[in-house]
Amino acid sequence: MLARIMRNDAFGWLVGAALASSGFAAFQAMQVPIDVKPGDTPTTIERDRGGHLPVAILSTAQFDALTVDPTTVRVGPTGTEAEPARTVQGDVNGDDRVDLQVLVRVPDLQITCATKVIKLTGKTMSGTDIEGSEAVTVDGCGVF
Ligand SMILES: [Ca+2]
Repeated sequence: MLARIMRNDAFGWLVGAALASSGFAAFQAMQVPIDVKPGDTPTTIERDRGGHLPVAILSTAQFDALTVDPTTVRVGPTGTEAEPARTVQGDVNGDDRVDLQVLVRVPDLQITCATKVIKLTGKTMSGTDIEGSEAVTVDGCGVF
């Protein structure tokens, strides 16, 4: 009986810790504006085409995109799929704030016809979690 109680307690503690850590992570992530394929509105991704997809992390008055550590950035339907092949600094939206543009290989994104959003996750140099997302249309999947 005692062993059973202890096991239940341990299980409860593990579940509680898992819930607490996932809730904490979601709460911690700073929402940042991103622009998938800057200049393309609405954003259409040709999933069967190779090459690179540019995704800009936009700087704001409160957030400097250049503080993002590019090695931590992941991009895809759940924000975990593709690593940047390279990064480019530049003002992509003409607001005089320098933005960070990451280029990811399209096949790495694992886009399907069900994909409706591209997410980006990462960390700043000081360890703050960031995330951003943008709605996208996947080309080559027929018209629904
Ligand atoms: Ca800018």
